[in-house]
Amino acid sequence: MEHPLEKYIRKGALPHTFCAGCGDGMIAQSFLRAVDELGLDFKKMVFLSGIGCSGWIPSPLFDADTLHAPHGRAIAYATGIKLFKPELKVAVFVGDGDGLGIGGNHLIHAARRNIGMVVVCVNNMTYGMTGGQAGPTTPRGMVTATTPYGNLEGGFDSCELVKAAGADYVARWTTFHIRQLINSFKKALGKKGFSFIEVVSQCPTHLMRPMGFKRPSEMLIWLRDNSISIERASKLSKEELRGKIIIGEYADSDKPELSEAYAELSRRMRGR
Ligand SMILES: Cc1ncc(C[n+]2csc(CCOP(=O)(O)OP(=O)(O)O)c2C)c(N)n1
Ligand code: SF4
Repeated sequence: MEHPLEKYIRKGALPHTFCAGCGDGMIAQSFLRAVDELGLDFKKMVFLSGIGCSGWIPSPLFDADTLHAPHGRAIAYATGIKLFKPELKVAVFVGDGDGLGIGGNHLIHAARRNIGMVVVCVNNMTYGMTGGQAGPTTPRGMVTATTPYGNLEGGFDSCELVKAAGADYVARWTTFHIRQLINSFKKALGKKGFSFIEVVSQCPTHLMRPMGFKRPSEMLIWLRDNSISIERASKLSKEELRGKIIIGEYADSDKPELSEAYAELSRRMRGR
């Protein structure tokens, strides 16, 4: 019997390329479940991704229009698509390196413009595809391929960053919080403006041993035990929150959306 989400998977795209225990498959499945529960027309959606393991989530996996953009540039391509065809639902999958490192400027300006797209940032705390180097979200002290004595830098709080830049909807979950993640995807897909969902995820291939774990499931338990809701976090001090992953909704508003305003202006100018 066909799996209920199989209709969204491109023929020949399986088996997928993710390592055993990787969070990318869980995120792909959660996103498709959200699409399915909303009853969205997959053929009226466009998916973009940059270069990185997380880039393989929509492309080649999703049986819809997909574009695999150069590393860091997926949001720039998505902006062009949304301005040209505002009726399409646009979703972008980026890694933390892709979305916050090389592509960080595209992210903050897309949020500032409040252009209608959903950006899913897979934060596995490392550059997975290239061998597990430290990146913009690697926590202070974490051992990676490029920080063998522990990361000396602090990581971005991407949700605070994107919220401050002006996005309509911002949330953070982990691969342990699957139901909350699906609901958040559903909410983001229903928004007109810019939505950003960070998913803190596991990269067993590069971080399981440095983190002192033997199985990917132990990384999920670590995500569970280190997460704290944004409501509880608001009552704790900075010291109590050190090393915690603060999960929940950071922003939820309905500001003017760029592609709609652009289309309206274009209609007015043509009518002259
Ligand atoms: C312009 C450019 N610079 C560097 C690279 C090499 N590169 C490919 S993937 C990647 C990092 C991927 O890390 P991330 O975006 O966090 O995604 P992940 O693989 O962890 O999902 C890098 C640096 C590239 N492909 N293009
Ligand atoms: S290297 Fe890490 S992020 Fe990439 S597929 Fe393997 S487990 Fe996933």
